[in-house]
This record gives sequence, structure tokens and C-alpha cells, in this order.
Amino acid sequence: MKTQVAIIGGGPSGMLLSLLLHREGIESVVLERRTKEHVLGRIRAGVLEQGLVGLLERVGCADRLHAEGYVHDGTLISYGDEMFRIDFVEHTGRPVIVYGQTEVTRDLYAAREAAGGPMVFEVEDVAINGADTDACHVTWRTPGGTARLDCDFVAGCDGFHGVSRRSIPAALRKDYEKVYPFGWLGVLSETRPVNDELIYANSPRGFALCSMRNERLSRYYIQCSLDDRAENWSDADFWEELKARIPAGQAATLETGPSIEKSIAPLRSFVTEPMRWGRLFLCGDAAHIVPPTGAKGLNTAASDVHYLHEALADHYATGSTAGIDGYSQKALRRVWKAERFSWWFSGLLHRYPDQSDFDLKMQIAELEFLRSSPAAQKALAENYVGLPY
Ligand code: RFL
Ligand code: PHB
Repeated sequence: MKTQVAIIGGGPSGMLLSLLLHREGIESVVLERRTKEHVLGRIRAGVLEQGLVGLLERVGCADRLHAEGYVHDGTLISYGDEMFRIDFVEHTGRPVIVYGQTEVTRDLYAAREAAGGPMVFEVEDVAINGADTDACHVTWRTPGGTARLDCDFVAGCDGFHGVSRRSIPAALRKDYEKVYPFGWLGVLSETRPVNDELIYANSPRGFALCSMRNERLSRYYIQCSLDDRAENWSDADFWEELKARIPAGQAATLETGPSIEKSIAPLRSFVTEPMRWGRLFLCGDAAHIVPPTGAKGLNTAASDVHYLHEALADHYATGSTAGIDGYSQKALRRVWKAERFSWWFSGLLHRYPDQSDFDLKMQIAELEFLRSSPAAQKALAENYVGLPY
């Protein structure tokens, strides 16, 4: 088999890239380790920046998003029983859209299938060969032997645990990492969201987030210990803990019900540099991870995909290598700003095991400064709605 771009990973990065390349007349094959059903069953991010919305529009995947997504002009931040609002539109002229990653991925799959682009599922033992030569190819194991895909380029869109990043020789890359001493326990429930907007809550008992997918589907998170297990939390315990972490007025109106999904995700900041080795380019979680505070994971994956598809399109159109040579630097410049924002916003809202009384006072002072300072609110809003690309 032969193609122009081999895309490893059929998550949102890989699928969006395949569609943007298709629009430019560039062929790709998507290789995905799991089944389509498995990929479409994942519950992840929920907040989309305008940049990602624009890309989805460009590939014809935004009709359902515009019909079913929710425009959020601002967000709420609470500490104890205090709560204030940051108006994104007032500060930046832009809202964000609440529309689940699960739905984005479903729309991307439908478009890729409609375009007839090849995809191979349940690929095992994927290996990237000769990325630093002119004989680049990808292989994987099949029941009958080994399959081989020859290609001009490889896009490593296979997430944090994928093979792409690890294919770059360790001596040629540097990893930057911060592991947080807690996780998020997330619950999805068929209940009315407690508020029209998201609530990011700093509480003495730990962080909580009230989010949503639609009018009858809520997504809530509470900070938990890393050795905790989702099955240790009954629904009743979860609701009680969530209520204790959000302002009393919100807790009083919180609709509770059975959870339809419950899972724990650890929090990590991670970046690998560079995001390119020869003919291999990393995109999205394969190259970087942010803690979910601020909802930058999926959105940062989208900006990588934007830069990479532009670079490849320019290369195929003109033969120039300037775009692909500049990809890593350009993507990383934006990645680090999203890393900074997610790290800062996590620090503002969570309880850390080694926090002193002084540190706690600093957190409250920073929240009160944010509450009173239009300049600080503008800085948060600018990052939350997404830096330009
Ligand atoms: P993905 O979504 O991880 O997709 C990668 C795809 O590659 C496949 N794969 C392979 N395929 C072939 N060969 C291999 N060797 C492969 N190894 C892996 C995987 O099966 C998968 O289908 O990465 P992508 O496309 O870069 O997208 C990034 C986003 O998914 C990610 O940034 C966000 O979902 C992060 N994230 C969240 N972000 C938010 O903004 N808000 C959230 O609430 C939020 N929750 C989450 C998250 C990420 C999580 N992960 C990765 C554990 C919750 C979780 C659990
Ligand atoms: C979500 O709805 O899953 C969500 C929203 C905002 C975040 C993280 C997750 O910062």
C-alpha cells in the first residue's frame, strides 16, 4: 500500500488532519489501534475554541455543532461560597462552544467515511521505519503477517501512549514533564446542569468543576487522590462531595441522579521537543499533555493540526520545505502558552498536599484580584477562548 501521508491514530487530531489534507487533494491513510466503537465511546473534552470550530467548518463538520452546541459567553469561578463571572465576549469579543469531543469525533468519522478515505482499525505493533530517510514506511501486524504502508510523511496523532513520540531517538528529543499529585474523578449523568455556564470551584475540600453536554446531560468533576478508584465512589458519595465543594446556593439546586459514566484521570503537564524528526511530525497528545483545567487539550491538538496541514499543503503545492521545517517551532510556541495557562489555572484552583497556610492565602488573594481586576479577567478570557493561530 502507498499513500502521501500515513496518519497514526484515529482520534480527533488524526481525523481532522485527514480531512484538511483531503480538501487540499492530499491522500492519507489513517491507522487506528482500537475499534471505531471504542474511539467513539470515549468521554473527554467539552469546550471548543473558535479556532477549532473554524477548522470543523472548513471540513464540513460543523452543522451539528452549530445546531446542538451551546455558545458560552463567560464562565463562573467560585471559592467557598463566593462566586464571580468572567465575561469572555466583553473581554475578547469571542465566546467558546460547549460540544463534546465525543460528538466532534463522531462528526469527523462521518465526514471521513463520506469522503471515502481509507482507515484501518485494530492495527497492532505499528512501527515507523526510515523516518529520517527517503524510504519512509509504516508497518503493522495482521493475522496473516505484516502489512506495509509506504508514504512521504508520517503524522503521529496517536496520543500520549502512542508509538510515534517513542520512535524519535531519545537522544534527539527532550521531554518536559510535571505530574500533579492528584486526579479528577469525572461523572456523566442525565441530569439538568446546575448552571447555564461552567463553574470552576476552589474549595477547602479540593477543586470541583460543573460542566455539561446538553440540557439533560451534565459532566461534573472533583479533585481526588491519585490512589483513589472510581468504583470506591458511590453516586451518593460523589454528589455529596460535589455539593460540599460548590457555593451553597448552587448546591441547593443541583439535580442529582444515577451516573452513566464514572472515571478517574490523572493530571499531567508534558511537552516533547522537537515535534518533528525527519518525515515524522507529532500532533496533539502525542507531543503534549495539559491538565484539563482550562480545556486546552483538544484545542491545542487542533492548532497543531492546523499548522501541519498548512505546512504539508504548501510543500505539495510548491515543493518548498520552509513550512515543514518551521512546523515544530511554530506549534511549540503556541503549545507552551497553553501549557502555561493550564498550569496556572490548575494552581489557582486545586488543593496541593504540601500547600502551606501562606500558599492558601496567596490562592485566595489571586482569586480576589481576578474578581476585581478587569485586566486580570481579560488575560484569563484571552487564554480561555484560545490564543490566535
Ligand atoms: P487521542 O484522542 O488520544 O487519540 C489518539 C488515537 O490514537 C490511537 N492510538 C494508536 N493508533 C495506532 N497505533 C498506535 N500505536 C496507537 N496508539 C494510540 C488511540 O486509540 C486514539 O484513538 O489524541 P488526539 O487525537 O491528539 O486528541 C487529543 C485529545 O483527545 C485530548 O487532548 C483531550 O481529550 C484531553 N482530555 C481532555 N481535554 C480537555 O480539554 N478536557 C477534558 O475534559 C479532557 N478529558 C482528556 C480527558 C484526555 C484523556 N486521556 C487521554 C486519558 C480525559 C482523558 C481520560
Ligand atoms: C468537560 O466538560 O469535560 C470539561 C470542561 C472544561 C474543562 C475540562 C473538562 O476545563
